[in-house]
Amino acid sequence: MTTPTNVNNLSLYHYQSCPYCVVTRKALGQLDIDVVQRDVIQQPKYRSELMAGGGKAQVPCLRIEGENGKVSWMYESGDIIQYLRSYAKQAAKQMA
Ligand SMILES: N[C@@H](CCC(=O)N[C@@H](CS)C(=O)NCC(=O)O)C(=O)O
Repeated sequence: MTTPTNVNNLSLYHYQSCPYCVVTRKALGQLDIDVVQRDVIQQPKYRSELMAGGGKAQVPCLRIEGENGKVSWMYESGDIIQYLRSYAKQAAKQMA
């Protein structure tokens, strides 16, 4: 059994029934990456954060906080999943 990679610089803005969010959350599970998940329907303040930070209400959106504290907002499930795959690869390399 593996321990999920707990990541504190990433958070996923999403909601349960959004199909693009479903595939993104599935990828998180498969890659064993544990990020903070912010449901924009259950918590309207997260929708406001998303609008203010990313510029639009579209989900899923991955909030990425860089080492320098710079924050970026990634939309598009395909891009997010690709980013998460390289993140997992990088994390695995560091563990080796
Ligand atoms: N091409 C996008 C589509 C995302 C999308 O259409 N999300 C819908 C929810 S399923 C949404 O947020 N719609 C509201 C909006 O765009 O403001 C992706 O793959 O992530």
